[in-house]
Amino acid sequence: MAETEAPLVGIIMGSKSDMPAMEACTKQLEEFGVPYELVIASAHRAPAKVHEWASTAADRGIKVIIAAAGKAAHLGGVVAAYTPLPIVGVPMKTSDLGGMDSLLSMVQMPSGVPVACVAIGGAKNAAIYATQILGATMPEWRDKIAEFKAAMAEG
Ligand code: RP5
Repeated sequence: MAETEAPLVGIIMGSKSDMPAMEACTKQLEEFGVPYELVIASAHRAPAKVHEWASTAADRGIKVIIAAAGKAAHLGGVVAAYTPLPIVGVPMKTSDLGGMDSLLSMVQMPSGVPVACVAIGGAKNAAIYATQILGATMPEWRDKIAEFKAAMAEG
Protein backbone atom coordinates (compact mmCIF):
# COMPACT_ATOMS: atom_id res chain seq x y z
CA MET A 1 0.00 0.00 0.00
CA ALA A 2 1.36 3.42 -0.88
CA GLU A 3 1.93 5.43 2.29
CA THR A 4 0.17 8.46 0.83
CA GLU A 5 -3.04 6.66 -0.06
CA ALA A 6 -5.86 6.91 2.44
CA PRO A 7 -7.05 3.43 3.41
CA LEU A 8 -10.42 2.34 2.02
CA VAL A 9 -10.55 -1.05 3.73
CA GLY A 10 -10.04 -1.50 7.46
CA ILE A 11 -8.88 -4.91 8.62
CA ILE A 12 -9.25 -5.79 12.27
CA MET A 13 -8.23 -9.11 13.79
CA GLY A 14 -8.56 -10.49 17.27
CA SER A 15 -4.98 -11.66 17.70
CA LYS A 16 -1.60 -11.57 16.01
CA SER A 17 -2.06 -15.33 15.75
CA ASP A 18 -4.69 -14.58 13.06
CA MET A 19 -2.11 -12.85 10.87
CA PRO A 20 -0.76 -15.90 8.99
CA ALA A 21 -4.28 -16.85 7.90
CA MET A 22 -5.06 -13.25 6.96
CA GLU A 23 -2.04 -12.86 4.72
CA ALA A 24 -4.16 -14.15 1.84
CA CYS A 25 -6.42 -11.15 2.44
CA THR A 26 -3.70 -8.50 2.53
CA LYS A 27 -1.97 -10.12 -0.47
CA GLN A 28 -5.15 -9.96 -2.54
CA LEU A 29 -5.84 -6.35 -1.57
CA GLU A 30 -2.26 -5.49 -2.53
CA GLU A 31 -2.69 -7.24 -5.88
CA PHE A 32 -5.79 -5.13 -6.53
CA GLY A 33 -3.97 -2.03 -5.26
CA VAL A 34 -6.64 -1.36 -2.65
CA PRO A 35 -5.24 0.76 0.20
CA TYR A 36 -5.98 -0.75 3.61
CA GLU A 37 -5.15 -0.34 7.26
CA LEU A 38 -4.72 -3.18 9.71
CA VAL A 39 -5.17 -3.31 13.46
CA ILE A 40 -4.97 -6.11 16.00
CA ALA A 41 -7.58 -5.62 18.72
CA SER A 42 -9.54 -8.26 20.57
CA ALA A 43 -13.19 -7.71 21.42
CA HIS A 44 -12.66 -9.25 24.85
CA ARG A 45 -9.04 -8.33 25.63
CA ALA A 46 -8.98 -4.79 24.25
CA PRO A 47 -12.60 -3.61 23.97
CA ALA A 48 -11.70 0.08 24.35
CA LYS A 49 -9.27 -0.17 21.44
CA VAL A 50 -11.93 -1.88 19.30
CA HIS A 51 -14.41 0.84 20.22
CA GLU A 52 -12.01 3.65 19.35
CA TRP A 53 -10.94 2.09 16.04
CA ALA A 54 -14.43 1.11 14.88
CA SER A 55 -16.19 4.30 15.88
CA THR A 56 -13.68 6.47 13.98
CA ALA A 57 -13.25 4.26 10.89
CA ALA A 58 -15.87 5.95 8.69
CA ASP A 59 -14.50 9.42 9.45
CA ARG A 60 -11.02 8.23 8.43
CA GLY A 61 -12.42 7.37 4.98
CA ILE A 62 -12.74 3.63 5.47
CA LYS A 63 -15.59 2.25 3.32
CA VAL A 64 -15.70 -1.39 4.38
CA ILE A 65 -14.34 -3.40 7.30
CA ILE A 66 -12.95 -6.93 7.35
CA ALA A 67 -13.07 -8.51 10.81
CA ALA A 68 -11.18 -11.76 11.45
CA ALA A 69 -11.53 -13.69 14.67
CA GLY A 70 -11.53 -17.19 16.04
CA LYS A 71 -13.30 -19.26 18.69
CA ALA A 72 -16.07 -17.11 20.31
CA ALA A 73 -15.69 -14.78 17.35
CA HIS A 74 -17.77 -11.81 18.40
CA LEU A 75 -15.37 -9.21 17.00
CA GLY A 76 -17.37 -8.48 13.83
CA GLY A 77 -20.54 -7.99 15.84
CA VAL A 78 -18.86 -5.68 18.33
CA VAL A 79 -17.38 -3.62 15.49
CA ALA A 80 -20.85 -3.50 13.89
CA ALA A 81 -22.18 -1.92 17.05
CA TYR A 82 -19.90 1.07 16.58
CA THR A 83 -19.95 1.80 12.84
CA PRO A 84 -22.41 2.29 9.99
CA LEU A 85 -19.91 0.63 7.60
CA PRO A 86 -20.50 -2.84 6.11
CA ILE A 87 -18.52 -5.63 7.76
CA VAL A 88 -17.18 -8.81 6.25
CA GLY A 89 -16.26 -11.41 8.84
CA VAL A 90 -13.58 -14.05 8.41
CA PRO A 91 -14.03 -16.98 10.81
CA MET A 92 -10.62 -18.36 11.77
CA LYS A 93 -9.91 -22.08 11.72
CA THR A 94 -9.40 -23.28 15.29
CA SER A 95 -7.69 -26.21 16.94
CA ASP A 96 -10.63 -27.35 19.07
CA LEU A 97 -13.62 -27.19 16.72
CA GLY A 98 -12.03 -26.64 13.34
CA GLY A 99 -13.46 -23.16 12.99
CA MET A 100 -17.12 -24.15 13.35
CA ASP A 101 -17.06 -22.19 16.63
CA SER A 102 -15.80 -19.08 14.83
CA LEU A 103 -18.20 -19.55 11.92
CA LEU A 104 -21.33 -19.91 14.02
CA SER A 105 -20.37 -17.07 16.36
CA MET A 106 -19.89 -14.77 13.38
CA VAL A 107 -22.63 -15.79 10.99
CA GLN A 108 -25.46 -16.01 13.52
CA MET A 109 -25.76 -12.29 14.21
CA PRO A 110 -29.25 -11.39 15.40
CA SER A 111 -31.56 -9.49 13.06
CA GLY A 112 -30.73 -5.81 12.82
CA VAL A 113 -26.94 -6.04 13.16
CA PRO A 114 -25.60 -7.83 10.10
CA VAL A 115 -22.08 -9.16 9.64
CA ALA A 116 -21.51 -10.76 6.24
CA CYS A 117 -19.41 -13.88 6.59
CA VAL A 118 -17.08 -15.77 4.26
CA ALA A 119 -15.99 -19.39 4.66
CA ILE A 120 -13.78 -20.61 7.50
CA GLY A 121 -10.35 -19.23 6.64
CA GLY A 122 -11.84 -17.38 3.65
CA ALA A 123 -9.39 -14.50 3.86
CA LYS A 124 -8.91 -14.12 0.10
CA ASN A 125 -12.66 -14.02 -0.54
CA ALA A 126 -13.03 -11.33 2.11
CA ALA A 127 -10.58 -9.16 0.16
CA ILE A 128 -12.43 -9.78 -3.10
CA TYR A 129 -15.81 -9.10 -1.52
CA ALA A 130 -14.60 -5.89 0.13
CA THR A 131 -13.26 -4.74 -3.24
CA GLN A 132 -16.62 -5.56 -4.82
CA ILE A 133 -18.31 -3.37 -2.21
CA LEU A 134 -15.94 -0.54 -3.16
CA GLY A 135 -16.71 -1.24 -6.82
CA ALA A 136 -20.41 -0.68 -6.31
CA THR A 137 -19.72 3.05 -6.17
CA MET A 138 -16.12 3.42 -7.41
CA PRO A 139 -15.54 2.38 -11.04
CA GLU A 140 -11.78 1.93 -10.51
CA TRP A 141 -12.41 -1.03 -8.20
CA ARG A 142 -15.26 -2.39 -10.31
CA ASP A 143 -12.79 -2.55 -13.21
CA LYS A 144 -10.27 -4.44 -11.05
CA ILE A 145 -12.90 -7.03 -10.22
CA ALA A 146 -13.91 -7.35 -13.87
CA GLU A 147 -10.24 -7.94 -14.83
CA PHE A 148 -9.87 -10.48 -12.02
CA LYS A 149 -12.95 -12.39 -13.14
CA ALA A 150 -11.86 -12.33 -16.78
CA ALA A 151 -8.45 -13.76 -15.80
CA MET A 152 -10.15 -16.50 -13.76
CA ALA A 153 -12.39 -17.41 -16.69
CA GLU A 154 -9.31 -17.90 -18.87
CA GLY A 155 -7.97 -20.36 -16.32
C1 RP5 B 1 -9.50 -14.69 19.13
O1 RP5 B 1 -9.04 -15.81 19.78
C2 RP5 B 1 -8.51 -14.40 18.04
O2 RP5 B 1 -9.17 -13.86 16.92
C3 RP5 B 1 -7.86 -15.71 17.73
O3 RP5 B 1 -8.37 -16.30 16.55
C4 RP5 B 1 -8.22 -16.57 18.93
C5 RP5 B 1 -7.01 -17.04 19.69
O4 RP5 B 1 -6.22 -15.93 20.04
P1 RP5 B 1 -4.80 -16.14 20.72
O5 RP5 B 1 -5.05 -16.86 22.00
O6 RP5 B 1 -3.97 -16.93 19.75
O7 RP5 B 1 -4.24 -14.75 20.92
O8 RP5 B 1 -9.57 -13.59 19.98
